[in-house]
Amino acid sequence: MPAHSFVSAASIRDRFASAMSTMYQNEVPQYGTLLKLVADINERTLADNPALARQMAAANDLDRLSVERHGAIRVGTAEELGMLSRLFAVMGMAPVGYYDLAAAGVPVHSTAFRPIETETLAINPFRLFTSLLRLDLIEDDNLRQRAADILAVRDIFTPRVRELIQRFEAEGGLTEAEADTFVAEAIETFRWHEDATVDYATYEALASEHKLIADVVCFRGPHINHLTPRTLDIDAAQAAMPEYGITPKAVIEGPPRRDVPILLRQTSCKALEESIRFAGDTEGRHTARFGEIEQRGVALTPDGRALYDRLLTAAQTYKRDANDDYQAALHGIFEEFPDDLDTLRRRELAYFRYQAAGESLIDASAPADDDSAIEALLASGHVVAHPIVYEDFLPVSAAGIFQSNLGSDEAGEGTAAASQQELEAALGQPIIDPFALYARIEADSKRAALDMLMGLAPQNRPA
Ligand code: OOG
Ligand code: NI
Repeated sequence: MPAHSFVSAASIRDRFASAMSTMYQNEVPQYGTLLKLVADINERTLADNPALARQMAAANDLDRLSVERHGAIRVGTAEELGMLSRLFAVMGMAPVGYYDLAAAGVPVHSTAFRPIETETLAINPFRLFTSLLRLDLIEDDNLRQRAADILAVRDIFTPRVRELIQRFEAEGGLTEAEADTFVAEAIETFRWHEDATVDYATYEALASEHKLIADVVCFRGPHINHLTPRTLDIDAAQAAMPEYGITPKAVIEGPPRRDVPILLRQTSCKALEESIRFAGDTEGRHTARFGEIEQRGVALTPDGRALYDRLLTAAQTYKRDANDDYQAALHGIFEEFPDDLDTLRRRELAYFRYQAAGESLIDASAPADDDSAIEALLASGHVVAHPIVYEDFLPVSAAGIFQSNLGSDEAGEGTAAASQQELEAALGQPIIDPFALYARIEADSKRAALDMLMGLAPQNRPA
């Protein structure tokens, strides 16, 4: 079969994201309400702020907005994670970033599957925060073995999706019909099941170690536990939630409101208490699934991130019961963080994508190195610098999200060292360093802009 009849990975991802969204709206109607709220706020924000609309359109960041989501799942074994990593490869999603949550008292380590190239991120940047349970953190030997035994006998994938993954790997792509079947079969893995695979006593024993362990071990599969749309104004969204009949968590996680948004701000609403049928026909209750929204800003360099981490740490003692007070205090502490695009760029606190804004040539007195050439071209308006959207997650925020939705703030299970190598072995591939990824996108864009503007005049190219 010729390669041109294969469906692109981006298109399969787009269909998958849409199918997941439809499934989750049916499972959790409140998620549909959140989508409506975010769409309303985004429409209003763009209408009130034409400069933002222009900036996003110029950066090719506007089309993806209405389809933009992230989700989260948790799996129990290395084999499950290995197969997931092959499943996500069909959709052009690779593991980016390593998050060790044990330090925050959550017995998992995690990565995020997501697209990594600028062009394909612009189509649909769907990402899934994926956690692997660390059974080694269960202290009781018998219980640890029991959990491992339960996980060993479940299969979270349909036979057909396994076949299609193999087919993709052998042929290098999927046809139209195969892609549609793949999506329909793949979402089965993430569906909610109200019947547990274990009896109530086993559930209780696992939950008493940590609620998350019960959530991962006692069900047929890794149910999607939230899907998060991207808002352009999270303060407005937080304030509007009660009008839509939704109660938000007390404070917005992440950095404060700024002129130039950085990284990621998130808020969520409480998990549903759901009725579960346990083996032996006992009824019980479980909380896992919740609603979340987020606002994304510019990706920070290691220097910018270090400054962010330092300021956020300094804010750790602030009271977190009233959002307005907390945000005001946070705002004060973040005064130290430059809040205009030019300073963020010049001080190399954030990443930017450079784009030629015309085809003019630079004159013969071109500066000798690429960086001064770029500065000159920016000054003369021949190049524009777009802030690069942060596509990843924040471990502190993630821990807060986990915590608030397990309905507890359980302390750590122990601090046995987590290891990125171990997660990579389970994934069957290396985890991509997000900083390296943003740095490469920035460097490649500089080179492309210079080639475009100076390529026609080779005598003008710096040595
Ligand atoms: C994942 C929590 C992390 C986020 O937005 O930081 C997350 C989970 O609860 O499984 O989704
Ligand atoms: Ni989330």
